[in-house]
Amino acid sequence: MNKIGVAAAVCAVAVGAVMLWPSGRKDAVTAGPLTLVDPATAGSVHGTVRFEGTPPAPALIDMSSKPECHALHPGPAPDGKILAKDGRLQNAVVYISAGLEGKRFAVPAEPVAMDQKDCLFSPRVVAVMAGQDLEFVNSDPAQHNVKTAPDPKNSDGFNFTLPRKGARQKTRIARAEVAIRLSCDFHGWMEGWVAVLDHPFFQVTGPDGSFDLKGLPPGDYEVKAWHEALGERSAKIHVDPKGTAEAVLVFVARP
Ligand SMILES: [Cu+2]
Repeated sequence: MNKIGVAAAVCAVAVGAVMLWPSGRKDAVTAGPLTLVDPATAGSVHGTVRFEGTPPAPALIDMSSKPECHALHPGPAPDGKILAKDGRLQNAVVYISAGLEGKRFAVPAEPVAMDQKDCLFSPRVVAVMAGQDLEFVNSDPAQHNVKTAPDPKNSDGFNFTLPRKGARQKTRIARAEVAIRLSCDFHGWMEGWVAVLDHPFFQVTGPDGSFDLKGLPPGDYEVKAWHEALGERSAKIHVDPKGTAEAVLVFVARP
């Protein structure tokens, strides 16, 4: 190999071994080659997160102490913590919790967005892959900030202000953690959650509670649903080549 070839190889190794964060801090990326899933054999897990029983009445947020927010809610402002309808649970983070150990996957290039709208985090729950861009936006005629509280266990926390409508800021979270709580110092009721996974097989449920994790290598897995107020449910599944495993994860109303 000539000198130019050696330099190029060294450079490629360096780029693959470390990642530069916005702060300038270097953080090691999990070693090893990327796992390439063969589309000819990839399977999926499909299912529903259910809520059995009568969901609790939503707590109503009193925004009267903050006129800039109160004006955005002519009616009551439900907190959105438990959203269940027709036995389906929204805002559950469904992800593969076991079976992918030792595998490393590419980080999606697209950012995940979380808005601050009508003085609430919207959506209230998002999920990203470790190292993926997470972009916060302020859509309100009010000042907000975004703060991890408490700080993450596995990664650095963050705290920044989005001072006006249209302000936006990206960040990244270095390591997996389900889930990290977000708040805003200006509006004490504001609460959001970001789940961070070290692989791309995750989804946050919508109103129908369904999930569909595609592109999985065949194998044995545990799939888990996490909910901020209800805890966790999990199921063991087996994904055949080109197969679709079914899973129903059930939360039950507290008496
Ligand atoms: Cu705020």
